[in-house]
Amino acid sequence: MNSGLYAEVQERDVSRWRGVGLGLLATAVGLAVAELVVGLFRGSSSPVVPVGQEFIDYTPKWLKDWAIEQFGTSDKAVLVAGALIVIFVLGAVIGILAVKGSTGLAYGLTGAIGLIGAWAVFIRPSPTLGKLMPTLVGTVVSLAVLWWLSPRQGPVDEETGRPTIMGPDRRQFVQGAVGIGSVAAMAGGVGRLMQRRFEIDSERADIVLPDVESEDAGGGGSGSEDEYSLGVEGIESFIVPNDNFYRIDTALVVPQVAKDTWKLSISGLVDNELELTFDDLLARPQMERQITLSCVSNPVGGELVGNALWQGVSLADILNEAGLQEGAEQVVSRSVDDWTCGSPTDVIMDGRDAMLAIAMNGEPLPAQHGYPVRIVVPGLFGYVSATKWVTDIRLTRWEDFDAYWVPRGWSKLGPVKTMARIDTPRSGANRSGEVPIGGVAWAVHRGVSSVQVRIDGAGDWLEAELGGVPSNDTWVQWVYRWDTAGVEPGRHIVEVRAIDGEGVPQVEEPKAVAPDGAQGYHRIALDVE
Ligand SMILES: Nc1nc2c(c(=O)[nH]1)N[C@H]1C(S)=C(S)[C@@H](COP(=O)(O)O)O[C@H]1N2
Ligand SMILES: [Mo]
Repeated sequence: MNSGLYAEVQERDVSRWRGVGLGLLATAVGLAVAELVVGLFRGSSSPVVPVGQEFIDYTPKWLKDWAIEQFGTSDKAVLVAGALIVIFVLGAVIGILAVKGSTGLAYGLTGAIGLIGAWAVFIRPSPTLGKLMPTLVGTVVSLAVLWWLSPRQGPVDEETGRPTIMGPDRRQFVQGAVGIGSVAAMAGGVGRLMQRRFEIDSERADIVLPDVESEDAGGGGSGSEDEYSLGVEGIESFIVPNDNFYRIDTALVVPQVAKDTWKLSISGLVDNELELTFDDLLARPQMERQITLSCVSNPVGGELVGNALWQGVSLADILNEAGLQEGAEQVVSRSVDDWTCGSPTDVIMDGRDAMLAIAMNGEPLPAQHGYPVRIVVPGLFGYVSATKWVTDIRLTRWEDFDAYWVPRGWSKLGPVKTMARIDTPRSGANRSGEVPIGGVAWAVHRGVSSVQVRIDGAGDWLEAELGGVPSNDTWVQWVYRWDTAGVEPGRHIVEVRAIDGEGVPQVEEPKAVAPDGAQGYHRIALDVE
């Protein structure tokens, strides 16, 4: 009987710290073994990330906003860390219960946590029983460690008439813990290494990109940096290298989609449903365009924007082949991890270079930017156009579907707003003499006709010099060389605005990023010496 065990154990007075140690160990071993199982079976899933993902889906918006503010785009790492901390704290509590004799409760709680993990894995897109394996095996191993290293009730001692207590003494406990701990660390490490087998880096390196017909190349120019750059130090490079390109998505682990398993289906309000493979895309005429991509959550002066050279096939051509029907107002695209996005059909079909992109800056898409295929539409914010790991396109009416961010408070339509950013000098810098003030400006698809600078909110707007552009679909570098001779020493405020290709100036009135993108002028403080 457990209560007997409980009483006996109370008398023995095992240290609570042994319980904490046992609990952390059992938790770590369970998680490590789960990693090993993930490494053994393609398509299985560790429970940690889905539990973190549940956190994301159930965290209230204010908490999410706070986390993004505090941790920027590393908020995912924070959520995984949060999930791990919760799991380990619970593990420690369970360990204390176990060494104090409440073993039944300890086993029950462990099982319950395992079930919660399994549940989190199972409600992710495309659940299979195989996916649950790491969680189930990990839970069982965790239970076994708990059982082995905690006191158990043995047979009744004939002399005293009381049950004996089995289980490790102090030395055995330490030895067992060290032994199990090392084996688990190895299992976890090996599992991690083996998981690399499922990553797409090696197949990606073997892809030979098809040629682009010369008239379709370079986004209207050779695509080289020098052609468009002003050469001013401190301004973001005209073409942002893949490794520096901002990344935004809801995926806690980067989806690894093998190109040969990839398919894109086109359905909904179309005459002919289509299904395209990666090879089908490679066989189609290729286009190459520089397009500036930006995020609706980019604050004024922020860095969630970048320009790259994209290669791919025309999305409008494919939709024409499918044959758009009456009412096909919205292009709903879906990624392999079930993120969704709704774009206006008329924008994709209006002649702009909307594409199914397979390459970024001359190489196959990096996994984190959507390998093997993503959508890019010049002039729309990423959340309403730029689906990465896209596997499904469905034509619907606007009222028939709200994509991922819409019920979360973001606008259904997301045209990119006109914006100018100061990259150099940094706010708070000390300068004298001639000061190059410069940065980038964009009004994607409308183009930028001029960029202007104003000092101390007074006087005229001063015309900046612009760099080159291959088309209206990219940002432009700008510089204003401010001669500070004769300027009163001390702090001055510099602000900038862009005017789009239709002559419409950037809006001055500041506005938050939600629901449809930030507004207002970027300003810096500059100390003139
Ligand atoms: N599958 C998927 N695609 C996605 C997203 C996402 O969460 N999941 N986020 C979108 C958003 S909000 C932006 S701004 C762009 C960012 O693309 P990047 O990470 O390549 O810069 O991707 C878009 N495509
Ligand atoms: Mo975004």
